[in-house]
Amino acid sequence: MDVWGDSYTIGKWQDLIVETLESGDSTPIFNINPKDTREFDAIFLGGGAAGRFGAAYLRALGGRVLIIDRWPFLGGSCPHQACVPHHLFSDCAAQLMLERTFSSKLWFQNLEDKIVSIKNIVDLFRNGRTGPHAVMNYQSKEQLGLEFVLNAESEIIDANTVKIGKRKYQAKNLVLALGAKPLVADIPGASLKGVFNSLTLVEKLDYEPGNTIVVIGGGKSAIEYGCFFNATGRRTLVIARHQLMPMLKDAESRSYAILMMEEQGMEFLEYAEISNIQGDLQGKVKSVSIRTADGTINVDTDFVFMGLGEQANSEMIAQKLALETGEKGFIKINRHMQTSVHNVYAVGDVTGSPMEMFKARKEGVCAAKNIMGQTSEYKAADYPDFMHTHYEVCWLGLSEEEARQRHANVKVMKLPPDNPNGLDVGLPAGDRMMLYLMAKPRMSGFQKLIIDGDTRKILGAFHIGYGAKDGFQYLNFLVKKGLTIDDLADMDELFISPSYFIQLCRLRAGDPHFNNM
Ligand code: COM
Repeated sequence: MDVWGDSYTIGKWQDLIVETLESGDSTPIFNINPKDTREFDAIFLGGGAAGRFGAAYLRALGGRVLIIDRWPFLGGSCPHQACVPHHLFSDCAAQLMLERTFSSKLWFQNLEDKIVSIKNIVDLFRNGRTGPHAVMNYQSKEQLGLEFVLNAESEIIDANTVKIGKRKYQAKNLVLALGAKPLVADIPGASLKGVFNSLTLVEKLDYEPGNTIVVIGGGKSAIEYGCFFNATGRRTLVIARHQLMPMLKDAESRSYAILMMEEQGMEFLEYAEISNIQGDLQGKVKSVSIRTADGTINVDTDFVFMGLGEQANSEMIAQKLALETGEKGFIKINRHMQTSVHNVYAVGDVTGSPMEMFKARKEGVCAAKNIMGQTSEYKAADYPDFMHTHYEVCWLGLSEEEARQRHANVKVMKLPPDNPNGLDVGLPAGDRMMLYLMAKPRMSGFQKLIIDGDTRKILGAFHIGYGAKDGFQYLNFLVKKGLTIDDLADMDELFISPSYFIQLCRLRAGDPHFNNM
């Protein structure tokens, strides 16, 4: 079908997307300007974060660009299977922890021993996700004027030509924004019904998981999904071959994050691995065998979740164009986003970690600039990072340990302060922490600022709680520019502002030889 020239409202897009997804109709949706006779400067294969932002930038620079995507919507896996459901589940985990902590107190319902339906939350997501999809299509077509073909199976003919059905499209450049998919461990029983990853969870869950969940992996997705399952009231056992959460480098922050998860009932087995997943006669998971340093243990479960990271969606195309790829199929690129074939670029998750939205969008824009004759380089580095437990854990810069290796005079400011009574001090009291602060002080979060005592520059920041993530985006930008405690002290805090450390810095700002705090 051809939609060019028709005005599509968000509602009309939503109806079309729902209908197409539900019916499995494979008719492509063409939105191509028939009056524009210019050759395309680039065809973006994939209209997710990398493709959509790259294409918008290329068009803004005066070029002509076409996006082709296999889904009937733009925005890619983020709103469909990845970041948006993950954030929904993490919101649920935070909300459920609050409700369990205050169960039967104040106005809270009794949640003791109550198991919340995972399937209902997944269904809620499946029914709600087409709203954001429709907004992406509307924004791209009506506001950004992008040309695209959606719901399209495309075939790469060569490094300048793509075919959709019988129609061929020529471009000076190709940009591969093909994304990634979850890694599946090669464990006997991995294909049984009841073994999920982040993608199949939202696409295939059709039963209510039982009371025990086994999570494989110790990185971000294992922890994030694991905390959600745990918050629904189920026993959740996380099996990691290595140390848990290796990316959270500050030891004290890591300990607090792990302690709080354990207090919520999460169980961890580090340096252990699943040796076998056993199924029942219907081919459904019934138990797992876990190899540990002390021998093998068996756990009954009907739900196993693999949170093992990602591999590139590159197989066919990389082969067809003879592109160099690395581990897990990630396409190798230079700092201009060029692959081993000079007019073929690759951007976003298909190029490897970090699998983050900002990196995908920035790579897309970088490719667009180079295609349009500018010289642009990008390599993701020194970025702020986060993960969800039941809390939001944010960090930037150096851990205390890293800072001490590199700087002679490291100062630390943190909340709660070191205290003989342990953690039972109700600070930091950041956003959404006030109930914990009054009733369960040890749960009111942790924050730490790491400073070079000589230059007074901020070296690192860690925050566990809520409400800091947005701030960390800006804070990281300022830290990279050399932000000092005196600069931070000069900012205007809203409320006590523990999330951004302003209050602590202001208390120390006048002191030329300030101490730890
Ligand atoms: C965000 C998708 S959910 S995109 O990056 O705006 O395309």
